[in-house]
Amino acid sequence: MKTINARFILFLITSFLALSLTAAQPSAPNDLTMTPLIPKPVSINNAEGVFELKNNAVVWISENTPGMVKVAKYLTDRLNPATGFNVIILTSGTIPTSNCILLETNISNSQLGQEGYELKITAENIRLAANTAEGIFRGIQTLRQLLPASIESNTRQEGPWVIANGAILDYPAYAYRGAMLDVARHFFGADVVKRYIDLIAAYKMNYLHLHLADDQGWRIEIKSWPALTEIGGSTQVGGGKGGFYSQDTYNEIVQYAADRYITVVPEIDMPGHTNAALASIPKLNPDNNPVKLYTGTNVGFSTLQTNKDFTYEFLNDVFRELAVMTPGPYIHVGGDESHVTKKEDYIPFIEHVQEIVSANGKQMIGWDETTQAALKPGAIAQYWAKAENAKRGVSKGLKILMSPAAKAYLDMKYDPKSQLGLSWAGYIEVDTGYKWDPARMVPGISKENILGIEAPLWSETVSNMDEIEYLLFPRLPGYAEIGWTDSADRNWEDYKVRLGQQAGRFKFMEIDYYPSVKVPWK
Ligand code: TNX
Repeated sequence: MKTINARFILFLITSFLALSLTAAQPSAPNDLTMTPLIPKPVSINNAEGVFELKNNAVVWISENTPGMVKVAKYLTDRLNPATGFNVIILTSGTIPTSNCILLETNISNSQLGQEGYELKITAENIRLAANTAEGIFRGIQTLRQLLPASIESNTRQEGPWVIANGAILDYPAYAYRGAMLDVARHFFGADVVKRYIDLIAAYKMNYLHLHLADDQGWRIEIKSWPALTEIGGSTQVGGGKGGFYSQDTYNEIVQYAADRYITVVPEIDMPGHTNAALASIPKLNPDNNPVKLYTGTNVGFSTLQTNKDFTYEFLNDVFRELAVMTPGPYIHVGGDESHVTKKEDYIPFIEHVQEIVSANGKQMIGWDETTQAALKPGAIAQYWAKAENAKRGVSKGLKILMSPAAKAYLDMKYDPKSQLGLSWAGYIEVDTGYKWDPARMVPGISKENILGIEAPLWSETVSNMDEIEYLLFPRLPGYAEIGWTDSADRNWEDYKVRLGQQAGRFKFMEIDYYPSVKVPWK
């Protein structure tokens, strides 16, 4: 027994050594321009040498504001678990001459705008500078990708934590870079939404659109009308138990997003897609009789009563409460697929809703159908289906949010073999999702007409985080890059190599992704 034990221990030691050797980081990068960053920055320059993050490193902040302290804490939370270091934050005193990450704000560089940043990496220090804490936050996402993939691990990993020297200058092409999550068809709890926020934040997205109400469910507590969630929140597609966010939980999600410089855009879809509300509140119906709850996946069969005063009293309450929970500028009113609302009713309805939204201090976003109404400048049309609707929006002076279904819908299947997803807008392989330019999508709509891009994830076919991740990844980083990186600097051949090199990060981030054959995975 003794000899076996000794041999066994020897075996354990050798295998441990062999394992730790293979688990060691790939050789340190010696050229910053070769780092596979997504989204691709505006410019990268390489310099001789490397910076190595070591134990006792310091994050030093130039402005001791609450925003900057939070951002610095966000950074140390990204660094400490995997390195096993105790990187600390200093808000005053002399700047360490080595092993330090300097976060400098208020640098007044107009080229960088609100979200841009510059990074300078030398053997001694890293300097991340921006006009705002938001710019620093975006730059931290770059810093994460400059470090070895294992920085994303929640458990201690082997170093060295080395970054090639050089400089990066970066700022976004579009002001709005977002993803949507449909929490109405299937309900997802706050933990899922927070992970969704973390994933989109890692690729510098800055808007999260939550589709909060549809035929199958009403997901946000409205205190004036508790039946909306008691009844309307009680089921989902397939007949599961559904759910909803209390206002407290919703506010917590909004704050979690804000801490990551992501603005939440809440959507209450109307006048169609309203069966859950019609089932909850009898007076919303023509005969004051509630309809039945719906757990199928058809669209276009429900409508609010556009000629009833009560409808607008109800909507006043909904938007008043929603506006209080919305620090961002936008409220989304849906307006899509209202197939059983007559056009002569639809148009004044949308115009009335626009008044209510603006009386509550918010700008209205609507799906492209809403451009049939007299929308005011400041309203946003989200193009998903009809180019003529989007063009009409531009002719009315509106900005367009680009979400063309055949390119940007995260709920489309990758190919005919995909188990999850729909295919009405076609299959969206990773290259199809990447190869388009928002400014060339619709003739007559150019960059100055475009607010940005958004990739919507409708949830008819997904009911948990793993399924969400499978549809999100690896398409999401491509949408983030389309929104951030100038189209002149993008091409699929270069992108697919960088995407393939994200595989290690996906692994440490525990992302269940679709291993597309179009991508040379590393
Ligand atoms: C169309 S996109 C819809 C949604 C569905 C989606 C499924 C849009 C504005 N309306 O109601 O969930 O297709 O892909």
